[in-house]
Amino acid sequence: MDRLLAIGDIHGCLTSLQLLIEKVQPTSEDLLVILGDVISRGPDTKGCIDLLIALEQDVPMVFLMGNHEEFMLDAHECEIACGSWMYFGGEETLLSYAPDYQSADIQNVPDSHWELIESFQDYFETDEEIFVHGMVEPDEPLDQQDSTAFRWLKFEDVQPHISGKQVICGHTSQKSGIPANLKHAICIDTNACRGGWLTCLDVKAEIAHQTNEESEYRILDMNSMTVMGDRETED
Ligand SMILES: [Mn+2]
Repeated sequence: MDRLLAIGDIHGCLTSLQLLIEKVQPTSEDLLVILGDVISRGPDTKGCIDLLIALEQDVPMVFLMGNHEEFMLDAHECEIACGSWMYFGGEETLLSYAPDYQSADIQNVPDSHWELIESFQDYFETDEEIFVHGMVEPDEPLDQQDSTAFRWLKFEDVQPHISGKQVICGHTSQKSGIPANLKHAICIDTNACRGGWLTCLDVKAEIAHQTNEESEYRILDMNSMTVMGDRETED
């Protein structure tokens, strides 16, 4: 493996995602972990899923389940759940699938997208890292935990996991736009589509690539947590 890469909560921010992929240029030698919450909030969930499906043809990828994907899958199962999902991002998500951008209808989501979302995993481990959407309980092995925590637990008072592995997660939005780096745990949900940034962490290089909906790009040094060089704006 060349690079171990992780992208935080995308939330339908296609402009940010396209630019991030263009800048990071993941290859067949890399491993790219998508930390979940690909959907909801932003303008183009459908475009984001299409892009990731295309990318997966060339790049080894792992997809993790976010709490928003859990909402979406529940909505698919049951008409009533679909109603409450509308208040938590379902409407923006489904409008991105509507041919006229008018009618939020779950029937417009194609099978290929359901198949991808249904395949999302609870967590992913390497020898040194744990990747998860929400958080993990610090004192329990992963295979003994209630999977709800993996999608819902917040990045608050985070203790090292008993495995000694570094935990890399999304879910708890960092309003500053800068990842939270405790060394034993890093949160890279940097508030995309709400005036923040979309982050791709290059784990071994200890840098983070960031883009936003204004098509800005910057690189953070994960040791000093400062921006390296000048910010670029794409025309
Ligand atoms: Mn999220």
